[in-house]
Amino acid sequence: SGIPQTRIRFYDEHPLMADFFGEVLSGLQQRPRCISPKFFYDERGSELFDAICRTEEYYPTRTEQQLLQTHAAEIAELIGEQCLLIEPGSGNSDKVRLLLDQLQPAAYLPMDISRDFLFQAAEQVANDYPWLDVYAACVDFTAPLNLPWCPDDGRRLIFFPGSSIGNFDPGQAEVFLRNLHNVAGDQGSLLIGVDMKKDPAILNAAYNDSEGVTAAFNLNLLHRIQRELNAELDPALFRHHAFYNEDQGRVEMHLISQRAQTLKIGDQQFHFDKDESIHTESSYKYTVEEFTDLAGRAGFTSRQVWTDPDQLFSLHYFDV
Ligand code: AVJ
Repeated sequence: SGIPQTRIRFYDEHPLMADFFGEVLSGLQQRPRCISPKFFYDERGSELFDAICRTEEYYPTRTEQQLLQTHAAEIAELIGEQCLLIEPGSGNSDKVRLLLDQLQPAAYLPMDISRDFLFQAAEQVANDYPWLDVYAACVDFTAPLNLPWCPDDGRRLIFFPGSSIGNFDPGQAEVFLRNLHNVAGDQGSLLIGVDMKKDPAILNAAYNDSEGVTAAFNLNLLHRIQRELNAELDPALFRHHAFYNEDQGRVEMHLISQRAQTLKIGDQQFHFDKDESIHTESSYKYTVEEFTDLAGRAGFTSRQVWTDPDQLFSLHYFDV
């Protein structure tokens, strides 16, 4: 009864602000111009991403949730003993809820770059699962992970759902998976969700939802630059562009300048031609075999792969 207690431990690596300015400037100087998708996730961006997950066209979230729900008991059996459940890029922590009752982990360690969003999500998990220890960490998981806040007893299960791995190009993905392999330790495992190659029409629709939520998510990056970096720019002079690049096996998202214009950030100016783009995200898609091979190169051994009947999405379980 009474006031709910804060039961989480919160570790803050203070990622970001310094990097945001520097990375935006250097990305805009490159050709093609680019900005890392990790900068989508301010508070508003995290909310918009959740809204994307609820759109009709964005099948990955729904499909993966179904896979997790259906196979939770089997996943628990594969792990076999009580584990530390580590989730890089945990966002709203919705998906882990599908595993907690079956897994009964000793502790849950969500990490995310979006500080307040992470804090609220971690508190809600702690309130809903009073038996669970929660160690939340605000970090940029694309930087090398060492987890100083992490208890070091117990088998580690790294949970990396949502096809977040798709944001890395395959070379970076291998480096990142090797990093996870180190974090997993001697007895560790990896449960990872990977979006699959499929009919481009399905992919194109998923990143161009009819309500315009994905467009708002992409354009929010410009609002953020305008606000946080005091930039002189008008987000309305850019438009969202997303398409499946079949040669590269990835969906690309861009912000396209609707006309010739000059942006000012700090003392720098950036001239854009009409139709010039900023590449803001790549989302790589993998066949089961391609992904098993990639994880294998990073040291993981495939134990199980689950897919939905339409072969939209895959859930892989690896041991170290
Ligand atoms: C969070 C990287 C998996 O690539 O599908 C959704 C992000 N971008 N719609 C994805 C995203 C546009 C998402 N990931």
